[in-house]
Amino acid sequence: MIRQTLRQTVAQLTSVLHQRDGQRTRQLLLSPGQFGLGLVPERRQPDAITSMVCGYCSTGCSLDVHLQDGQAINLTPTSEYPVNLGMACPKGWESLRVLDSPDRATTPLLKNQRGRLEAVGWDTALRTFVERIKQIQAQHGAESVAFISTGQIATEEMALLGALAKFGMGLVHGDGNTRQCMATSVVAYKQAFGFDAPPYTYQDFEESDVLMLVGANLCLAHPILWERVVRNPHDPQIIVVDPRTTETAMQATRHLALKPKSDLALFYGLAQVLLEEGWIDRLFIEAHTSGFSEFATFLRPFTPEVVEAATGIDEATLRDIARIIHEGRRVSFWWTMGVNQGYEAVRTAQAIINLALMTGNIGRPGTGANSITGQCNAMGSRLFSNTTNLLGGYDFLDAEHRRKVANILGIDDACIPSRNSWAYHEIVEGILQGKIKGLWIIATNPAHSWINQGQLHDILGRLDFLAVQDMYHNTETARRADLVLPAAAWGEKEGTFINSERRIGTIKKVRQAPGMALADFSIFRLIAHYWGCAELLSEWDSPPAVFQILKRLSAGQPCDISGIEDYQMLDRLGGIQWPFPSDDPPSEQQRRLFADGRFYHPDGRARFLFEAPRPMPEPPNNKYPFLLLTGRGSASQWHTQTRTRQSPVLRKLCPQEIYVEINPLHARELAIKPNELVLVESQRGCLWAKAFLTATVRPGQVFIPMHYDATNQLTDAVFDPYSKQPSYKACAVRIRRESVSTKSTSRGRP
Ligand SMILES: Nc1nc2c(c(=O)[nH]1)N[C@H]1C(S)=C(S)[C@@H](COP(=O)(O)OP(=O)(O)OC[C@H]3O[C@@H](n4cnc5c(=O)[nH]c(N)nc54)[C@H](O)[C@@H]3O)O[C@H]1N2
Ligand SMILES: Nc1nc2c(c(=O)[nH]1)N[C@H]1C(S)=C(S)[C@@H](COP(=O)(O)OP(=O)(O)OC[C@H]3O[C@@H](n4cnc5c(=O)[nH]c(N)nc54)[C@H](O)[C@@H]3O)O[C@H]1N2
Ligand code: SF4
Ligand SMILES: [Mo]
Repeated sequence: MIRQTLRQTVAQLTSVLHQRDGQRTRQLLLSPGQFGLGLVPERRQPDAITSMVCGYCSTGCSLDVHLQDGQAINLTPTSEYPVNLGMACPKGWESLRVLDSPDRATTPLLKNQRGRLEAVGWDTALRTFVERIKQIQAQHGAESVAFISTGQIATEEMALLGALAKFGMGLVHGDGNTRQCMATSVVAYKQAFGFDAPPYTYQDFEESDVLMLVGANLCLAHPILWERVVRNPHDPQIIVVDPRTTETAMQATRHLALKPKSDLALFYGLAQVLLEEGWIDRLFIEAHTSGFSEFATFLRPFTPEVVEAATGIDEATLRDIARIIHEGRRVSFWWTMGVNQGYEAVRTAQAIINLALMTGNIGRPGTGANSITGQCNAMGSRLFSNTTNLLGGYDFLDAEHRRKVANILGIDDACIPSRNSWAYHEIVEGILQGKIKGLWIIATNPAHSWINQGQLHDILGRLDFLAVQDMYHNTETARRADLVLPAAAWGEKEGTFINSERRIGTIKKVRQAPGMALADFSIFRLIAHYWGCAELLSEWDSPPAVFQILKRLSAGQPCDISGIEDYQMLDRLGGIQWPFPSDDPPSEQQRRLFADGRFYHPDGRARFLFEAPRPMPEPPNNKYPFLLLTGRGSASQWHTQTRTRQSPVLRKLCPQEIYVEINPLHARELAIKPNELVLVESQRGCLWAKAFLTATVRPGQVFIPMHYDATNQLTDAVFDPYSKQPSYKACAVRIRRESVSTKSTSRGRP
């Protein structure tokens, strides 16, 4: 009853906001929780409460799940957890509701002779899976089957998947959706620090007196991290670097609306001013870094004039921002997808790292060169998925590392591939070239989220066998599968996640998975059994057992977690940030890296890395005069919306149909009216979208959220050369207004 009334309140409020906005629901920064949506109706009092980490974003909020007879009936944010301090965003509040849906995959589905997916039992599904993959491998070689995994299942599950696929099934190629997301930060950190190590703790949001947020829309993508910024008592300068006036830019003290993909020039220009003014930390540079003098020489051409031409940011602003950085005692630099998803992304991330290093803003409270992660367990996947590096941050190419890992696991080191996996886009190209014939996709939805989707659909159609393991049976990717394996979801299984600040927290089984759906962990175990490699993985028999294996793998590595006893210890201490070696006292709740100025390279020094900016691969031109930016559209939509569209509350908080943000100036030129359907075309595809006229996008640019399946019809398959991460945020499009009386928003081709 209470819930009902409060829901209505939110709905009314939303509709008020909706009307005021004219077209689109403005971002609801208050969470439903602030309207009491999480209150427990009187008749359903819990008999127990257990806490677990949220299953959406990398913030890693803790949620108290209210139980009755061991089953979840409700949840509220955990008040004493060091991450969220009693807060949660709308997605977190609605976490349980999205689990009940007719879209849930409840039984394995196998494509029949008529090309239809039909329900089969697990035995048939597993036999088919093993037979088909073995057949392909027998015909085309062990490497002709690949897997694409995820940052959204438990670390124990990803580790088991990686071990099963690479040590048991003989696959070499396996990558994850983290390639779409975090690969740039991984490579930037590895090259600069010697290990993939985001150095910060969330407390730094509250301790800085200057925060620079680059290509990061915290208000919407990490709302609880934004709440941490709001709690900062130092009246901080908040500098947002983003071509759009995002929800976060609106709250900033300074907004640098630079030209898209001109970040490199901006940061080199800032570095040059800092250098020229002597606003650098010479002692730190000399003691703890290498390559600075080469960097200083490289910077010379980045005069304010050059920077202004490249970025649109004038000299006075540039000098002002440099001064703010200089005057700040605790300056932190944060970045997300506006940096990572670019054609020169790694160097851009490193240009940010360089600013932190040259000003000595690292290793102290409120400082750091800080990449914010995306998915709930992207950080787990970065260390333990056995895709881009060998389990525990080791290197497939290093024979010593392979021996060490084999020893720890008690397996023959010949089982471990001595080659690196192809990156995601190389796997996709491998399919096109007929080298990859079988693909197993786990907890990701590439038929919606991968770049240049028209091409991908064509490529997926060339596979001999596509297996998709998902909690829903009807995702864009599952609909294309030969075999769908029904997975239990967050809340229906146990394990651990690692959040953006390296904090490990637990997830728990608080309800039964529907029908025959099984935890990914159990599916992997069954596959090992049917494959005939269960013996090799005999110790990997439960998530807690795998956690013990991960501890052994991590010992002595920068990501050492050998001091964590078990899941209970994680719960008791409010999660634990790595490193946590066995000799550490379990006292600190906030751990940041590099307090001693020692980095992970053998010489202990961080490196200055830089490279001349390159032109944009597909700039706007006469035929396609607009630059398309894509990204998150609201706090209540998660990626491809398989989960969030199941919640009536979340659906109310965001537009249901695809829209394109256009500057009113162009709307006048093109005579486009608010809400009118317009055709957006790139060289690769086109879509119909509602026109949302707003000055938050600059003239010459347009923005479309990634949550609608047509968006990636337009994007251009361009990648950063080092991280091989897709450049989702810049391609040329044109916009046409047509008489569209009969059209609905839909995809299409020009
Ligand atoms: N509600 C919600 N939250 C999420 C997610 C979600 O789907 N929904 N996804 C999660 C995941 S996996 C991720 S990776 C994060 C992503 O979190 P964010 O990276 O914050 O989100 P995006 O909107 O993809 O991109 C951020 C900003 O980059 C800007 N940008 C584009 N081009 C450039 C450029 O050249 N330079 C600069 N400086 N900025 C640019 C865009 O205008 C955009 O505002 O969010 C996580 N949180
Ligand atoms: N144009 C454009 N495209 C983008 C981006 C962008 O900014 N612009 N951002 C990119 C980024 S950063 C990311 S991270 C990707 C995200 O892209 P995806 O990973 O494709 O998106 P999701 O919708 O999160 O897909 C997760 C899938 O896993 C399923 N699932 C959830 N939980 C479980 C589970 O426990 N087990 C199993 N087996 N399945 C589960 C869900 O139902 C869903 O189908 O999109 C990328 N695509
Ligand atoms: S901010 Fe992220 S982790 Fe926190 S409740 Fe929202 S989706 Fe979950
Ligand atoms: Mo992401």
